[in-house]
Amino acid sequence: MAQYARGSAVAVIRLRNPPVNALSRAVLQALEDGLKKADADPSVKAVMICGENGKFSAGADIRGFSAPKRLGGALGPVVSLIESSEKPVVAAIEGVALGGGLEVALGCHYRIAHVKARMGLPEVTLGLLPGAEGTQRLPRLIGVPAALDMITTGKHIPATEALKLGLVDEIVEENTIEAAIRLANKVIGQPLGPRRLSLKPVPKVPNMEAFLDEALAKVKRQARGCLAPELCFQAVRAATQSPFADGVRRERELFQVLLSSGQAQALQYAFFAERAVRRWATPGGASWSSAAPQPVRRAAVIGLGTMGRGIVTSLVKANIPLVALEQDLENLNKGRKAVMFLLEREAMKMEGGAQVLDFHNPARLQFTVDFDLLRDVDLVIEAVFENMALKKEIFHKLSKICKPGALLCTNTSALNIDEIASATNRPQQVIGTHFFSPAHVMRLLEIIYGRHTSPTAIATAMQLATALKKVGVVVGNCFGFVGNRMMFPYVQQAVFLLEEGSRPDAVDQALEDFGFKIGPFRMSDLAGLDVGWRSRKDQGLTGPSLPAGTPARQRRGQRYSPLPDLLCEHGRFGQKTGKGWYLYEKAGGRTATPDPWLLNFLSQYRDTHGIQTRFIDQEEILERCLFSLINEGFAILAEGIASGPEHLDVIYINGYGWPKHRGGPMFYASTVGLPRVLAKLQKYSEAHPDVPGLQPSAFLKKLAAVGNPPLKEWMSYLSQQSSKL
Ligand code: TC6
Repeated sequence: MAQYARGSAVAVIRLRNPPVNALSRAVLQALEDGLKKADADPSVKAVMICGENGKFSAGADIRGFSAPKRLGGALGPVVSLIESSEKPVVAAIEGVALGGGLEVALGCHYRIAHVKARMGLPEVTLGLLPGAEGTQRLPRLIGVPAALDMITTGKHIPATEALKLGLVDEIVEENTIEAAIRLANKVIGQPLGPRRLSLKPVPKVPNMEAFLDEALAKVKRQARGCLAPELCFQAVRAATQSPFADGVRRERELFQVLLSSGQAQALQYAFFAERAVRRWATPGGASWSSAAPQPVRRAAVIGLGTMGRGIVTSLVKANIPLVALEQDLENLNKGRKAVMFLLEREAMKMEGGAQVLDFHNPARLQFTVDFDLLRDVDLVIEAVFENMALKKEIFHKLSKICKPGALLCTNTSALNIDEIASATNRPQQVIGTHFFSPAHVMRLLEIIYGRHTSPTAIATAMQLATALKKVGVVVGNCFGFVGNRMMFPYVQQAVFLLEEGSRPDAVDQALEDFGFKIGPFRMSDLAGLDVGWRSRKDQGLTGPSLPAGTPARQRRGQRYSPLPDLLCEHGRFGQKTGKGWYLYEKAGGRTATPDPWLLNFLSQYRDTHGIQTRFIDQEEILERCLFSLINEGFAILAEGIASGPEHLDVIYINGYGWPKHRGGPMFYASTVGLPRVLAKLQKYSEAHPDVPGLQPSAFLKKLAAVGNPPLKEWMSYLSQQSSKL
């Protein structure tokens, strides 16, 4: 709602809809009523609009976009009504003014903001555009380049930057409401014409057309198949070409296109999914609502390889004092140098820089080879390489040295948490924290509970994720957990497609066109083929422990491709050796070009194994890679490894480059339709009966059989008995 109150000559309209004063239909109605009341009251000389509880407004109520009576067109007329008021209207911006919230403020004649407020038009991140005339008013206020930047990226800007851009008239450090009322009193009687943004011309940019062409090229490059950025651009371009009213008409048309696009639905689903996963639960009954985290005042990181360095950087940025430990001085010095380099670079991006991060202060970041310094830390993150024996040795040592309450985390991408925990005297405090590389950049933190992990440990790891500005997703313990377990069949299919006739660049291209940031072969070259090779050797799938006489393309009765192993045997580890699935300009190079050697090698391989080369189209590439990944997702849900499809989607969007505008793999499956996914899997599995990843999971079959229910109902079809714990 919006609350109307009149004190002296200034009427106050307070937007009120906890927790973020989202603009629902009811709020808009009350805002409109308040404006009309103020207009009709001769004793009111000015109006001030603010938000309840120190937040102006986070914009239109996102749930309203899918409501039967859609919110879409309701806000623009209210913003116009504000602007056309004959009495000055002042916006008092505290907390956030986002999306429709900022558009309301743009309708006001004056804007005053608290120094800590943030503003932005993030509609583009929800697959929309600022459809309440924001694409027409903002360029008139702050110019086309700055407006385009805000509208096409959706970034939130701090009040200080808003002041520099001219988005707000004033910023204050104390009481914003009082300052706004003072301003409102001061401007009573002043002409409003110059303050109405719709009447202002769009400021000229020298050579506007060339500027816009360049801007469009940039937007397209970054959009990767997402519609909204380009339509945002078109709406702003309309502001440069047409009078205000025509620009608004164009904005409305474009808004409707986006509103009815599947992309907007996917992105809005992703917004709520990210919030839903904070409310974690385990099949054992532990949950966010009853578990309390323990404080982490000091932490430790063991191992300063690629992952450890990123994790240390992340902790320093989160202001958590820590000890960084390596096994010997040589590795410590190497690690320290690399961490300092990362931190210097991060500091350069921040206001206040190195001083704020304070990483030269040993009380905040201490490097050591001495395990004894871990005695008083509250949390340890072990990040040594993926070797069970080594990890167990370290955990055994930790359980002897660390104080009784300390949480012991292992950064692993696949290993069994219970086995690691068995090396300690406190398995309830052992938990998996799977970071993604580079760990100071990637948002995902997969949090894996073992059989004995306590709810407090899970809550503490989730709190750590929040402190590190990451999305924590709680999952159960199985080989590869959720992310990598779903990735295995996907990568497997990609390699099988090469065996059957495709090429790395064709497979990568199909998946990149779908929207992945990087295809599986480019990814594998980047990560290093040797990583998987080592793991397969440990599993006895290749290398010296493979029993003599094992067929080249079969393991444990299933189809197996030795191609990645063969590449490694040829010293092709990917970017680091200058060749892998592609050729690079040099060792460590990043520009991938198709390698004639590899294509020749593939053709010889097919001859050796009597494989008939066939043309494989894009549709088959996508279906086999994506549907096998999704199929594994259904198996994961059925086993109770994750408590809902949102978890899988949040993991894939934030850790595996899944295109957000497609909502994540499980959401995507729901848009394709489960009967279709099932039928395709059945077809491919008949053609490849020795590939278990293509055999449809029982849960997928069940959901298809009960009539393809909406994603939010899926979990209700799982019987309790099927959960793992
Ligand atoms: C628009 O305005 C379009 C206009 C065009 C013409 C019509 N609606 O993120 P938090 C909920 S589009 C509904 O956990 P924070 C959120 O789901 C909109 N609900 O808190 C959560 O609910 P839960 C453009 C919303 O402090 C709770 O509020 N605006 C909305 O970490 C708390 O949120 C945006 O894109 C909403 N608009 O961050 C802004 N916003 O507790 C979207 C939040 O039941 N919002 N909720 O899970 C944000 O970016 C952040 O929520 C935040 C607060 C920065 C405002």
